[in-house]
Amino acid sequence: MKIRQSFLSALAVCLLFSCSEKPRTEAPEEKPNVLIIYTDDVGYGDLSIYGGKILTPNIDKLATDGLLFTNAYATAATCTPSRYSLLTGEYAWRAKGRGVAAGDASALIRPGVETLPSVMQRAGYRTAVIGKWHLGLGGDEGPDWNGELNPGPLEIGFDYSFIIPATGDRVPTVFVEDHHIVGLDLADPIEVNYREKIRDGPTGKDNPELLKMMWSHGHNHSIVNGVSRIGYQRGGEAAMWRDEDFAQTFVDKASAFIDEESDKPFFMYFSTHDIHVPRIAHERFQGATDFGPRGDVIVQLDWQVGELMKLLKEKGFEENTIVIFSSDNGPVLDDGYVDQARELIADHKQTGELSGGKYSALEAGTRVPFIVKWPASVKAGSTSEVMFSQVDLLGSFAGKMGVEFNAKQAIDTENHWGVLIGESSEGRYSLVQEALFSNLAYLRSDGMKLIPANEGPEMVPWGPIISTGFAKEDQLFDIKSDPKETQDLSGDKPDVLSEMKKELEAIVKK
Ligand code: NG6
Ligand code: CA
Repeated sequence: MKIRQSFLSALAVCLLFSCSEKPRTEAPEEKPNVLIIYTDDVGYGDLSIYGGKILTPNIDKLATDGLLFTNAYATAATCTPSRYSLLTGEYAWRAKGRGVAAGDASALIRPGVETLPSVMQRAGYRTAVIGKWHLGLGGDEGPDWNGELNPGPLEIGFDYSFIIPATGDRVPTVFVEDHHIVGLDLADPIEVNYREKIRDGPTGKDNPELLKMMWSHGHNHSIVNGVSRIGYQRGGEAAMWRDEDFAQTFVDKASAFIDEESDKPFFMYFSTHDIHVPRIAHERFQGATDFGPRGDVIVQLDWQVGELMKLLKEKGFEENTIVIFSSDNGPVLDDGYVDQARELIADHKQTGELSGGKYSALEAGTRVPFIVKWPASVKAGSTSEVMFSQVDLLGSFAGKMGVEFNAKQAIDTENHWGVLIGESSEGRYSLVQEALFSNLAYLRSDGMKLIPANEGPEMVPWGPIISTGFAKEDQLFDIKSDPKETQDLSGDKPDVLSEMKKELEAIVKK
């Protein structure tokens, strides 16, 4: 309608002044849609475009059509703090209680806090979160599962929300749409307990004969869909999910949201369950690779990306949609279920050439795949070695959209729009990496990395065989010449060490 009106008025002006040339003012640039595909536990080496042996053609195509980063970082080596930082522009470790959230945690991001989706709302976008949440729901008293789950995503900038409340391996095993559990029959209310077993329901510990995938550590409480979880639950039978249907369900919800009639562009935070545990792909992907369930869910993840790209194409949105693909933390093989991930890994290197993995202060903990595709502006097939942190998405989008944000709250975000779209090589000076038990590491763009002395264990203390990178003395690495972090330079470069300790201290005190 608007286009028609302006066309008619332009025509009227032309008739009046007998125009022979096009009007000189160009139409204002149309705002791009934004789709962030945020994956779970996908490692630096897990995708074929980064050297992985499991083929991911749809994800690889994002890179051949766009920009592939080799030095992009999640802020933490676990989920909740990385997501917290991505959405708020603030490092999660600045306050206690932002580590891996329990399945019955209260909302970690409260109404009034600055967020990326609220920046986008103010920029004129309609916003959605679809997929894994893991940032808590409800007020101080915790989530009211049988009532209204408020505050949640809708109170912090999302217009629509369809989520797994915490993780696939934690109860309650239900989807939440906006403020309510989907399909809950109030005659059969749901009960959730993280402290003790609820009456006599079967558990993975006592009833392993009921399991289709055995647990290896933790994960031996309530059984749902043949899989035992962390935490106990009872009731709510009609609302229980089937793990096999996660991927299709999320694609369908994304499709419905994108399809909605609107004159606003969209911002979607599409947060996959894949490739977190339990790794239970849809039947059509089971056995798709020789790598067992972990390989199958990588193929399923790639399928989801392909479906989303098809959707954009069908709607005519392909050209002017910014697609950002990344991961919340590094990879892990055995994360609590017996799924042969370790036994079948063969020559696939989930961390690429890096050391560590999920939970670790070493590079594979937080250096993650990061791809930006935007055909309208980003050069196809380009790569960037510039350091980029997910905490900068808020500042970068706010800058691009010309929206003010609360810099007193989002204190760690910086505007690196030029880096994000491959037009600048001026990135951040440094970033902080959060590992297990909130231990920090500090990385500078010159490649120097400090892991301050801490009391943490050298290895992740439960199932996964992953070095934390922790030591009782300060360590200094040059990750440009030594990406595996094998040579501690703290003795050789005491000046750099003390300089970096001061820099980190200043950031922590900020
Ligand atoms: C750990 C779980 C692990 C995973 C992780 C969170 C145990 C022993 N381990 O506590 O399986 O759920 O939390 O992963 O229970 S994350 O990617 O969401 O951070
Ligand atoms: Ca994760």
